[in-house]
Amino acid sequence: MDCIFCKITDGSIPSRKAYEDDKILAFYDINPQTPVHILVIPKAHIPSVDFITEENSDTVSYIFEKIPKIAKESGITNGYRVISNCGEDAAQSVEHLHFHILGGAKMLEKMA
Ligand code: DGP
Repeated sequence: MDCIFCKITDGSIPSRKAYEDDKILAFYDINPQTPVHILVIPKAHIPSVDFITEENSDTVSYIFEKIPKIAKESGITNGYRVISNCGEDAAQSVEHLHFHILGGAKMLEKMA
């Protein structure tokens, strides 16, 4: 499959990993928006939030179980944002479900 994040999952595109197990992978964003910017993805290909179903939502809840641990272990101590861009208006650029963990800086503006 021609998916950048599937290639990161199978190791054919290198990444700086923050966490990995048999179901999920967390790696540092190539274009960080905050001092700590990590992407958490399911290893199985799910295109976006629009494609979360009863059959695959256990992986999504598993990701959310792991996010606080990943944030803490990456040095975030004072809060963070979790964002998933879905679809064109949200400027989703990679069609493999991912959750941005953004932290390490005071974010004053709240997005609408
Ligand atoms: P989004 O706009 O929500 O679809 O975010 C996609 C993110 O993926 C964007 O912040 C940049 C990141 N990204 C794209 N290609 C690569 C890559 O090859 N390696 C890494 N580490 N991050 C990537």
